[in-house]
Amino acid sequence: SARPVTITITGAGGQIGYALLFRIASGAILGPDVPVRLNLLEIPQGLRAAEGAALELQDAAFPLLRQVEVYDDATKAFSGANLALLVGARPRTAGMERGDLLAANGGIFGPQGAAINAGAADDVRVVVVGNPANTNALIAASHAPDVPAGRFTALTRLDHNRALGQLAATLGSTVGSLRDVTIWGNHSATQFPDVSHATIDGESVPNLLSARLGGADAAREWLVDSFIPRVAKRGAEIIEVRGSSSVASAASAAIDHMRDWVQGTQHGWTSAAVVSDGSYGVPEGLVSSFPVESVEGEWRIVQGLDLSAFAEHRIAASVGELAEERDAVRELGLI
Ligand code: NAX
Repeated sequence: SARPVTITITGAGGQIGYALLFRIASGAILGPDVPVRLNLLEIPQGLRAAEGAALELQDAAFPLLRQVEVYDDATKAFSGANLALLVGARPRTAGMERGDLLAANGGIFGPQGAAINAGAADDVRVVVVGNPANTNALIAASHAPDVPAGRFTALTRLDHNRALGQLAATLGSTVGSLRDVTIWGNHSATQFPDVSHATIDGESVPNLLSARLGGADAAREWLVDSFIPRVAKRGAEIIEVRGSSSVASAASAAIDHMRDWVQGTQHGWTSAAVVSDGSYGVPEGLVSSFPVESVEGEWRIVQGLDLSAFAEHRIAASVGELAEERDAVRELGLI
C-alpha cells in the first residue's frame, strides 16, 4: 500500500483549520488510497483547540489517518512535511497600519519558511492561506533558499470558485461545465476575475452573457459593475450575512488547490498565486495569481493568452499593489 504523506497545518486550532482537518483525514487531497499523517502547529493560545480537534479526529476513526501530532514549535511541525497549509496568521486589528500587519506576519512566515527549509521533505509543497497571503508566501519563500521557488504558492482558489459560482448562477449552468476562468493578481479587493477566455460546453462565456443579459454593452456593464466587485468583495459579504468570515469555503478551496497540485488539473486551467517568472509582465519573483495548469506535480502558468487593454489595466493595478507590499517588506528587512 502507498506510503503515508505528512501534512502540516498551521493555525490548526482555528476556524479554517477545524474545517480542513476532517476533510484531509477523509482523503480529500490525496485520494482514497493514500494514508496521511497530520502535524498541527499552533501558538500557545491555540494549542488546546488544536488538541481538542486531534481528539475528535481520533473519534472520527478515519481509516486513512495514521497519526496526529500537535506542536507549538515550527521546526518540529514541518519536519518531514510533504504538504504544508499555512493558515495561521496575524489578523489586522483596529488601528493597525499596513506596515504593522506586514511586520507581524513577517515574524510568523519568515521563521516558518526557515523551518520548512531546514526540515521539510524534498518534495514539500506549500500553500499560504493566512492573509496577506501572497506576500506571506513571498516572505516564507525568501527564507527557504534551498526549496525551489515553485513550491511556494498562495491561495486564490476561493476567489476562483466564487467566480464560478456567480457565473453559473447568472448563466443557469453548472459550475462543472465552466472552463478557463482566471483570477489575476493579489488575493485582495484589487484582484481581477477574468472571464474573457471562459467557456461553457465550448461556447464563449462573454457571448453567453451577451445573449442572456441583452447585448454586449449590458454584459460588459454586468462584468464591471456587478461580477468583478462581487467576487473581489465576497469575503466582506460573507462576514455581513453570516456574522463571521468564510471558513468552510476557504478550507474547501485550499483542498481543491492541493488536490489539483498533487493529482493534476484535468479540464482546462484553474487559478493559483505562484512565484512569477515574468509572464504577462508580472515582475519576476512576485507571488501573483495566474491561470495555471498542474502537470506532473508542478503548477505551469498558461502562456500566450490575449489580454484586452481593460484586462492589462486591471492586472497592472493588482500587481502594482503586490509590488508595493514587496517593497514594504523589503524595507522592513523581512525578505
Ligand atoms: P482563526 O483566527 O479562527 O484561526 C487562526 C489560527 O491561527 C488561530 O487558532 C491562531 O492561534 C493560529 N495562529 C496564529 N499565529 C500562528 C502561528 N504563528 N503559528 C501557528 N498558528 C498560528 O482564523 P481563520 O478563520 O481560520 O482564518 C485563518 C486565516 O485565513 C486568516 O489570516 C484569514 O484572513 C485567512 N483567509 C484567507 C482566505 C484566502 O482565500 N486566502 C480566505 C479565508 C480567510 O479569510
